[in-house]
Amino acid sequence: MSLKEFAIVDTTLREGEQFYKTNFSSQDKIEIARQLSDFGTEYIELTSPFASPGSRTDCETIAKMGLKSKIITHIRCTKEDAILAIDTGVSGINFFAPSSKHHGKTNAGKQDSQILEEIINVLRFTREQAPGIKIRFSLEDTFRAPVDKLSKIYMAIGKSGLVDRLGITDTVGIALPHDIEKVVTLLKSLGQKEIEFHGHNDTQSAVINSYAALKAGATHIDTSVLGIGERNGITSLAGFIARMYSLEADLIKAKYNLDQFKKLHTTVARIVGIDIPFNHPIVGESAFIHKAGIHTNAVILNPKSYEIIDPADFDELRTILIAHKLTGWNAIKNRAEKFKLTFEDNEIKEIALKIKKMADEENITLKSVDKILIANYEKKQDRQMKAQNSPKKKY
Ligand code: HCA
Ligand code: CU
Repeated sequence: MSLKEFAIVDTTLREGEQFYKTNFSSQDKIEIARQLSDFGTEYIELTSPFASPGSRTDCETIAKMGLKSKIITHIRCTKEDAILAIDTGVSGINFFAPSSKHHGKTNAGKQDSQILEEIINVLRFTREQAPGIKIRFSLEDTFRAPVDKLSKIYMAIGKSGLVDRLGITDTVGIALPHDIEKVVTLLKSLGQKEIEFHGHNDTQSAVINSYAALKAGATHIDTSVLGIGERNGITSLAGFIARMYSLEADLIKAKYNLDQFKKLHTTVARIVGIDIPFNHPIVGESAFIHKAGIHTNAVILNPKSYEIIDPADFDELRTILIAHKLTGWNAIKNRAEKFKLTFEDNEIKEIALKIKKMADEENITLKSVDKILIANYEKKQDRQMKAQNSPKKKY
């Protein structure tokens, strides 16, 4: 499929609630939901109303906020949960059910056909109770389930016509891109149009796996801000946006309000009580810092030489570091020009060498670089003055 038709299902307010440090208050959830919607994620997934009385009222409140994002909730495949979910007023329900042998307890002793019948009963019941609601069904831990079981269940559910979307889930972060491609292809062969991928990040593969899902034909990708979730979380929103921007920058700029990106991340980090990791895509402190002379010299002339993301698109600033031993003379020259201090190239090269030598001995700062530049400029002016005032030689 074309990579252009995809939607983000942000689950910071569901999967992200399962992050060990998270304890969202109702106010926190409202603030995050508003900022996700301002940024433009197409869906916001909320914790099941069954989880706690507060979770239930939060679902009701957020469903009523009139946000641009569609509000959905994530529930077990039971009538009890479905009734509660419908009553909250959400526009969609993400059902999930256990699949692999590792999740056998719930289904212990049951035949696949019995499990399937129970699932279909709940989906039919939900459809009858709320004909307009969007229904997604996912098997948890899809990639450790036997393929014949997957095909049987997904085929029957797809054929039932009761769901709008099927989901696949890399619950433990074990899948490789080609595993995902296989399962997405299987679902597509069943005639399924909307396919959602939810991938955990235990092997740092969540972003590339999400891309593989899209490339194979998936349409919906689950993310969370900063990737927060169970264990070390899922596809991070920033990782996924960076991945997609590198391929389709204009599309990403048109689809989302990128100027809201940093604010959203800062808010979630503050509320959860963590720092944004320094190396997080786009919003991490080091994302747009250039250091080595070869890099800085090139970036000054053409930022694209070492950047695939334009920081300005995200209201971020590029930083060129010059106070260190790897500094480059062009970057030093650029700094001097900021203060209108003009030097010949050979002079700047000498100054750059001085800075490198100093940095070999001690930690230097931008202030010390500026001092060196100013001192050298003054010396140069002195020399020029003296040269002008000295009596001309007689011949
Ligand atoms: C879990 C469930 C889930 C469900 C994902 C989904 C997973 O917390 O164990 O329904 O899309 O990773 O399997 O988050
Ligand atoms: Cu999950």
